[in-house]
Amino acid sequence: MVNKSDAMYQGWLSHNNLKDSPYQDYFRAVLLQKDTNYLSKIEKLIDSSLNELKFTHAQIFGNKSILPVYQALEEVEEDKFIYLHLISSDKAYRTNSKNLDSFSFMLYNKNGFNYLKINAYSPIGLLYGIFGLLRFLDCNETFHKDEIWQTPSYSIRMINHLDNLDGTVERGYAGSSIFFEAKRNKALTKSIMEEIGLSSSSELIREALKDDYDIAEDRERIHDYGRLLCSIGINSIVINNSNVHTLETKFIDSRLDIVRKISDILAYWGIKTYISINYAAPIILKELDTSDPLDIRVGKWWKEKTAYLYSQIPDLGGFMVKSDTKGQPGPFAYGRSHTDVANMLGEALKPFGGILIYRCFVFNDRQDWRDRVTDRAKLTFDTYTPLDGEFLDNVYLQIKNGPMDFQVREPISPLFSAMDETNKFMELQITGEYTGQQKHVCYLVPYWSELLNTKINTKETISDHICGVSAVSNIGNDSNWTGHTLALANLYGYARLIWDTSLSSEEIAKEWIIQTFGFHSKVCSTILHILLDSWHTYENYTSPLGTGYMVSPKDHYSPDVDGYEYSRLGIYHLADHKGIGRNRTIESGTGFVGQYKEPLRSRYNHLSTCPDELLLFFHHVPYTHVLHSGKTVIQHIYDSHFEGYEQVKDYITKWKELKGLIPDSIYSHTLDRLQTQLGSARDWCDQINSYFYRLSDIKDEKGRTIY
Ligand code: GCW
Repeated sequence: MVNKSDAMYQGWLSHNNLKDSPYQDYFRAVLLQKDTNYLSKIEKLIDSSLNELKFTHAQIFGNKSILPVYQALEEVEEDKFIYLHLISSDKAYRTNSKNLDSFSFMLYNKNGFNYLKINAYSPIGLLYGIFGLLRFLDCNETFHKDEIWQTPSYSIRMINHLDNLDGTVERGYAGSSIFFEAKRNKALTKSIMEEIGLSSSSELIREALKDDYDIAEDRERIHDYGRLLCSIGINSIVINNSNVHTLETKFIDSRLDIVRKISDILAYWGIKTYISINYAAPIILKELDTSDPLDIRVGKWWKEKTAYLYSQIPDLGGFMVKSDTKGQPGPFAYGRSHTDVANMLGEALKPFGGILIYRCFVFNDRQDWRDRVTDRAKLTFDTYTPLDGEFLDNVYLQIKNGPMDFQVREPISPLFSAMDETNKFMELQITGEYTGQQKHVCYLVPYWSELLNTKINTKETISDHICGVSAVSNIGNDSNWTGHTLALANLYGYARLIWDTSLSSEEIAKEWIIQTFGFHSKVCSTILHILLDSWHTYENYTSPLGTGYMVSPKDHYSPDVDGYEYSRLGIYHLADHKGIGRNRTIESGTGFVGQYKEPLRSRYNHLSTCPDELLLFFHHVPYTHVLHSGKTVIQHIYDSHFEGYEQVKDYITKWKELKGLIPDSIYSHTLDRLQTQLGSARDWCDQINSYFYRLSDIKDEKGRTIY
């Protein structure tokens, strides 16, 4: 069981800073005024709201002190108090000129008034308001104006878990699942497997042990996770891997009880639960011999199945389904299109207000490396744009941020500025599959902010063209949630950014640091520096100038420059002794650039305007090509790699100065990770530099050792 006294377990929600806040006296009492009667299920959110205030009160005034909660102004006995006002939404929407929705809240502090007030228009808005107020005060902000209004940038703010029912997490780097686990201990499970003679096929083993898996015993932890997510505005979670195996297909069948238990807990935090489904479920569950979406039996099956699920979990968010990807059955098995499947499922969900999230990750793993014409980057756009306008309105296409797969730097996917008649979600990846796997520090919020705020014309950004954001979780059952302490800043930052895309990555990092570590200026400035610098540092010592990959195909972590070069996966850097890069231009390349609209199309198509950091994604150039920075490509490779390594060294020096200023466990654990990062950065630096030195035969201007 997890160590809940771990210094990071409370994440950013210890409210320790309030012990010194000039506003602490307001937390002596609460007045809760409700304009309307809310349904009992909504009372869960009121409970959570009051519990958060009780917890805060105890932090300030000690565990024995009880927080009085009043229902009417005249009853309040204390001099100062928190005033919660749940206003009927009809009234608020009618009379207010602000752009309000059910998640909105207003913080109010007028000089001379003896309360801090939160106005909200729904119970979840109230809970967000409480967390908003606490964040404001934890960060020692002062009220410069009477009213602070908040409404999120998107109405769906989602986290995707890649958790499997047996407790494993695909691309998980922080322990096992917090949702699911095996009931028996591992040794026993292993001995049973041996006894029944199963060792070769994991799918068979999982199937044989199917009744051995359940919701994780530590349900309090799921509660605590819900609290963390709710405090930063996440309102939707897909609880299982979008690669849905036989075992997880039972979530919509005999193991629905597990989904219901999780969804009951998350409802306390205003979070809707979604399930990843396998589109071949009617066959897997042995109820039909086909899953052809145009076979009426299949449509009927899904309608009945969905009705059953909603009878058990009325506030289920909906389904996520993965389109045609390796090893997963797709609609093409029946000669059908993506719309056929998506709309069939969308229709089944519609009567219940559910939505279907259709993940558009397509990927051709049969490409021949000798073929220079086919370009994997073009695939998603080519597959989906002809279908624009054909999806039902409760179907959302979830598109990865770039055309490849969560590399440290990719151009924005051209799909976001196309398909105007389709609901689109952007998918980000919090878990660092290709960005150091939470062994390296790599704060990705600057990248995400850049992507969401990419201008697509003079008035609009990418963010204006999507209706929600989703991201692959980086959470596991490690005591500090994310393995690397500093990786928690990515979860925090992701949610804060999609709540308000105008927040800067620096503001977000500061919020996280202050709430987590307090106000000590050296602690704050050191951690801020490391976080803000870390994405570029990682980029510096790994693959250069937008090439991506160069990782080992086995672990996606360690350097392997040619790991994918002769594979069938369509990922090639095409380096030879003269030059490097993939020519994707319109005139002489694969034509991928033609998928963009102006101004991005011209910007990327021309060498003279293509940003340095994406140069090799779009162009093949000689090593002597001069970048906008004034350096040649080869010198940039050498310099950035040596620099990246030195930067990590410097993080270690700076981190060591924090000894005694932060909890010991965090200090030593993080130091350990930084040292691992340094070792890996050294491997990256030496292998990449040696590779290009040997290939190009061009010496480093600065004469440093290259092997
Ligand atoms: O790149 C791949 C990852 C897979 C993942 C897939 C996807 C969930 O390596 O682990 O599967 O992307 O996004 O579907």
